Amino acid sequence: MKKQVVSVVLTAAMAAGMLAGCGSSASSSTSSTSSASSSAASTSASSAASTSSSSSAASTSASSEAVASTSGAAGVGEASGKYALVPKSAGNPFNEREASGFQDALKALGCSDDQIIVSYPDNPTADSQITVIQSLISQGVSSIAVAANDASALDAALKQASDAGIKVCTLDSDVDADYRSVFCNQAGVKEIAQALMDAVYDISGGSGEYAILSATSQATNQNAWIDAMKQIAESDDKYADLKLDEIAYGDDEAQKSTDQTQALLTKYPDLKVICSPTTVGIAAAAKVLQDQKSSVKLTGLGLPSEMKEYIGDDDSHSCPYMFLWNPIDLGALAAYTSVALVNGTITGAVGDTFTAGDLNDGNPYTITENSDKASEIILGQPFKFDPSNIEEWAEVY
Ligand code: RAM
Repeated sequence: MKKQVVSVVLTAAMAAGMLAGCGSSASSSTSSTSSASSSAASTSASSAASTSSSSSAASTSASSEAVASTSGAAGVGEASGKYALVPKSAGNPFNEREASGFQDALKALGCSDDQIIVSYPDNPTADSQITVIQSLISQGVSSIAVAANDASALDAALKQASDAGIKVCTLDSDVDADYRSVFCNQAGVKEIAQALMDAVYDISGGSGEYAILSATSQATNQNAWIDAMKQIAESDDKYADLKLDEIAYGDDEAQKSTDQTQALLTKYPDLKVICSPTTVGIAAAAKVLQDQKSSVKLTGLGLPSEMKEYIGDDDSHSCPYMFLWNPIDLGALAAYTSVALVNGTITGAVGDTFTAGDLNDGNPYTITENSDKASEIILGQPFKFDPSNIEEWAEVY
């Protein structure tokens, strides 16, 4: 990592420390979290090549001034509505980072606390989210941004929201395209799957058994990544000597993910690699493997702050490297998208463009079409975390 980049990262780390401090409410009920600081830092770890062994070019953009100066004039218009975020569940630090980005972007656009609602469902289930969505409809919010716990179980509740004039977008985990205007996607599904499949290949030495430790069996995002991994594995002989033993589900709960990791180790004595495409799963698996001094190695999608002690190239570390994107930026993108939808700046159709404050270095986002012909906004590329950069990024998110 270049010196200049390191200093930007450290500056961002300090700003993000402030963010973490004001955005870590884990309330399981509808809450408008007040912020001690009106600053909005946006950090981006999205510009590095996902599969490159060097993690250069981590870009960090934003200052409170830069974001604030875009208020009402950066392509999304004025934020005069009530904007709601429904993460996947309470108690997941990834979701809390997402929420802090959402809240701080709206504050930078001039929103007061009562215009910003973060409603955590109690569990990572569709039922919990339906309860929350119905409550938001009765509160008359202007928009709902939801990280869906199921691809289709929210359809009726989201239709009810749209029928009531509420703008709906998704982030992190999508629903059927008919029930939302646009999906704020952290990175392309294929890009994430390719990074994970290549990591399994590399870490296993190109052959042997691996297992996947996922979130819930219904999670749209994890299922999309896993399906794409399978397609990649089947479509290229390069992966022919790899055998997927099992897809286990830890339900984005630490204890269940720990238990599932133990079960995989018991069931598959020849297991070489576990790939966990969820921050909750990978953190639980990392601890099990490292505590047991297991020879099984780990990769997947993890929060640097939770994975710092497990990332390393030697036998005493369970995870050589992993990937993620910036959850704070993802939340911020959902906030700008919500305001743009409410103001009619965008409809969510393919080809719409808008600027989202300082995200994307202030350059416009263009809504694109994914392989299901549904509209999405891609935040960036998956970013690789390894021993060379984990310390810096652990301070950021
Ligand atoms: C977990 C959640 C989230 C996912 C990350 C990678 O925190 O399942 O949806 O995007 O992992």
